Amino acid sequence: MNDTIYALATAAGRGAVAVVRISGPDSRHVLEHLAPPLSSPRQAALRRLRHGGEALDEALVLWFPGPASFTGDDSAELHLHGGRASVEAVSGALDDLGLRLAEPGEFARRAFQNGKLDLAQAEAIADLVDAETDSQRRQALGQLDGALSARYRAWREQLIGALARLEAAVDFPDEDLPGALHQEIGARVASFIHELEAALADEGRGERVREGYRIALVGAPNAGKSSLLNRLAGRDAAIVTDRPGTTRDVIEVPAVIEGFKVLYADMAGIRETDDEIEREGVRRARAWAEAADLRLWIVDGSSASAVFDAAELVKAGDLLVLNKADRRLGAGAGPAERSAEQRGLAAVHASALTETGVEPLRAALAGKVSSLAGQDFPAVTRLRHRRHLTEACRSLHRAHAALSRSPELAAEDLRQAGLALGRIAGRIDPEQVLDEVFANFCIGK
Ligand SMILES: Nc1nc2c(ncn2[C@@H]2O[C@H](COP(=O)(O)OP(=O)(O)OP(=O)(O)O)[C@@H](O)[C@H]2O)c(=O)[nH]1
Ligand SMILES: [Mg+2]
Repeated sequence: MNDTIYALATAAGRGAVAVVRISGPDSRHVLEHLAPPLSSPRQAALRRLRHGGEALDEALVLWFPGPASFTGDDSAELHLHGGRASVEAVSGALDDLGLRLAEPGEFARRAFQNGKLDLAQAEAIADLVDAETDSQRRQALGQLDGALSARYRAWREQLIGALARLEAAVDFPDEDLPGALHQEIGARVASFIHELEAALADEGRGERVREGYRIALVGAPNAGKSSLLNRLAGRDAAIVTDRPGTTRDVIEVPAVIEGFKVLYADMAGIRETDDEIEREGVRRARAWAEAADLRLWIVDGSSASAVFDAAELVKAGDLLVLNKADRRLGAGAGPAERSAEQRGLAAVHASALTETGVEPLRAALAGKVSSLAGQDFPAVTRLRHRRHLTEACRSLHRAHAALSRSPELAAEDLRQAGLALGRIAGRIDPEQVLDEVFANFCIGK
């Protein structure tokens, strides 16, 4: 049996209203004690809260008898005046009444345990609370509506269908698996593997929407990376000097383009150097650039030898920026542009100094980011889903291979795949996995 918990559900600090949430078997008793008489279920009532012979605050009080509450247990909300003292006085009274301050995510966890939400939906609530951009909000809301869970449910049903066919065959051990059935199940599993692998090969777009699309500004020293970062970010985030090798650390600046969260990173110019500190900077720059979703290759277009370096890090779809377009084009610009084109990069001419070309560059980035995000709902929005999906794929591959040798083993592998898919919506995970999921929530959720 759950104990009764409470938490401030609104942000801490002074505000117009502060909402204290209560959930658990004592909720009704608490309301009857603090704010009698008990109001009708789910109807706001204005009450003077009293405890220990003292008036604490005047509040709107809501009573949500279970199971028709967010957590599924008896619950209540107190909408207090949003001053620290009111919140403290009421919290003190709740402590006196034996209530416990909730752990982060404990309300959502109870909702999950009472079958009000599946795990993917609980995660969606956390994402919705954290959402800073439109795309994050839309994705989280879709997941809360069950878009993700529905997809996994459909996959599990497909799998259970194949498993049922196979088990029926295994139940007749004297006979070999008939050729036609073997073929049919094999084809089903193969097409299923194909579908899951396609969902996994989505370049992490669901995760990118949540965490931000990472854009690295890469290039030789003095090409104007830091100047361009400052333009793109709209503030003086990085130091600019005419000395090559100015930037050493990776400077990450979050921004929003067309409703998508992005993370720009300015970094050390890539070159060979004897300076120990700069060398570490170059190492970090390479690592960040390699893991980025997109690299902007910044080249000084006015230079006589505009090299376009670090070729091993270039990926098709990156962008070449010929910077310093306010100056005359140097002899190196043409070759740099041609070499970029060969590698499948589009080129943009820009000047971080006069800001010409910066707006078209931003538009090009918006196009890249929104095309990555895609139209349909992603199958994976966080690493946890990716892990289970990968695990399911592995089991399916094993099942496919075992099908002709041992239908029993194949059936066991199909069952494992089903378990892995089931873990995404939850219900069968050990407590410590749940601890990990809910620890990232804020208190009061
Ligand atoms: N004329 C002109 N000068 C620029 C432009 N962009 C940058 N510069 C100048 O080029 C020099 C180097 O600029 P930074 O932005 O520090 O270059 P960086 O690529 O960050 O250099 P490192 O940090 O050393 O790798 C500075 O003197 C800038 O003022 C531009 O578009 N036009
Ligand atoms: Mg710099």
